[in-house]
Amino acid sequence: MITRRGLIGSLAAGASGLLLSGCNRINANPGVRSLLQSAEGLTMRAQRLIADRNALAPEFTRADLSPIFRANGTRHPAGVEYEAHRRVGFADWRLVIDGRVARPLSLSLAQLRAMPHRTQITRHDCVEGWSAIGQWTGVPLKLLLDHAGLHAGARYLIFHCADRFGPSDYYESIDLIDAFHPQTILAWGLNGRILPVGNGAPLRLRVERQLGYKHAKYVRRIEAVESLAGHGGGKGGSWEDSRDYAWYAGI
Ligand SMILES: Nc1nc2c(c(=O)[nH]1)N[C@H]1C(S)=C(S)[C@@H](COP(=O)(O)O)O[C@H]1N2
Ligand SMILES: [Mo]
Repeated sequence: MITRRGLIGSLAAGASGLLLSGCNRINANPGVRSLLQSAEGLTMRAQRLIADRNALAPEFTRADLSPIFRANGTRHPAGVEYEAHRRVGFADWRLVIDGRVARPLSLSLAQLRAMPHRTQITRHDCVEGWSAIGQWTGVPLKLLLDHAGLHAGARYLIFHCADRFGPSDYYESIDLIDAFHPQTILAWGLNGRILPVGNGAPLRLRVERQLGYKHAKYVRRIEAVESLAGHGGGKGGSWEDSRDYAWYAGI
């Protein structure tokens, strides 16, 4: 009897056998060999790029902290809904993680603060020409993604915010290299205090290898998606859609 597995197994063996003999023949051809070598060079460059993207952003000491961490863009989301949350110290705020995940999550601030956290002192660079050094405390995004379980098709995370940008909600997105970077956190604390409204209370993204506008404030939902097309204006963020800012703003 031929089982399905047996059939697939023998097909796979046949295919790899073909590949092997094909490889030997190709390697003998000098033109193809140099092409393969340049492809190998490409792979090495790609690997180096990924290694660079996993490198840590510089961290500083408390002595380096900026006296005040400027608030930029939205300083206080408009609307009664946010105001109602703010009035009770965001006790009912929920962070939703959904989209291409195995286990959608809805987490309270209390739950998030009870999770392991990371504290880091980093420099924030805004394209408008200012920088500030602040100490951020929050949950590593990786821990949340491990709980939610990303589907194989997930390639980006979209951060939906509670404030407006023109006619739509502010949003931003990152890829999974930044999502799993050890310094990427959802911060609920700044300079040893609860995160102020001006800087994104109750939750804001810190994605330390990128410029300021990628650091979404007032985060209420993280959606795992396959593609950025069909979300917002399709370019992955409010600034990207309306001002032509680069989607990848690595520093
Ligand atoms: N939701 C939301 N996130 C946002 C913004 C905003 O207006 N709304 N501004 C961005 C910009 S341009 C910068 S420089 C930083 C500013 O963060 P800060 O207010 O803590 O300085 O937040 C970014 N994230
Ligand atoms: Mo900015």
